[in-house]
Amino acid sequence: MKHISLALIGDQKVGKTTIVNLLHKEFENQGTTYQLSTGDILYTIWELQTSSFEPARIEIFSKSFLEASQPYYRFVIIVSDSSRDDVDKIKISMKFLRQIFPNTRFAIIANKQDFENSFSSKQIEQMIKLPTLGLSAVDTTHRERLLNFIAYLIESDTGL
Ligand SMILES: Nc1nc2c(ncn2[C@@H]2O[C@H](COP(=O)(O)OP(=O)(O)OP(=O)(O)O)[C@@H](O)[C@H]2O)c(=O)[nH]1
Ligand SMILES: [Mg+2]
Repeated sequence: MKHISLALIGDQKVGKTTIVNLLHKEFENQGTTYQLSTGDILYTIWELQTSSFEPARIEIFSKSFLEASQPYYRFVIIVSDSSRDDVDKIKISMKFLRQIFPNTRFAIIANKQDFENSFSSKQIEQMIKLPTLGLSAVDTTHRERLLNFIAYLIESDTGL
């Protein structure tokens, strides 16, 4: 069985839990992780609680995530609120994140697209150079595009 692991990280209040809840119907809560198996693939989703850019905190998280996942079958999805400050912070954190998550594929969710002044997914993709999904996680009609994005990441070789 192939095991795909997805970690949602990102600063406080950017919408990580809302995104997990948007997927909730299919993913079953296992305590701190959510799981779904379809055919011969097991998916596990992890959410890093609260500010992901504190080095001490994220290193504890990355250790357990790396232990429980397979190289190249794991994804770190960085959730942003699409504000300038947050996108800048992600940009400067990328080098560190790549170090502590080796052999991991990265992507961005540009959340809170319904906010005025939010950067578009295109802008963020150009700034951080990672596959980026624009989302408004409070909009339940966005569930399908979230699932499609995850499927696209898994099927392609982006984010390495
Ligand atoms: N308008 C709008 N509000 C959102 C969106 N996504 C999340 N929110 C709201 O933002 C707040 C924070 O969302 P959470 O999902 O709790 O954020 P989080 O990243 O899990 O926060 P922590 O776990 O505390 O770090 C909640 O009030 C959500 O309803 C969005 O796309 N648009
Ligand atoms: Mg949360």
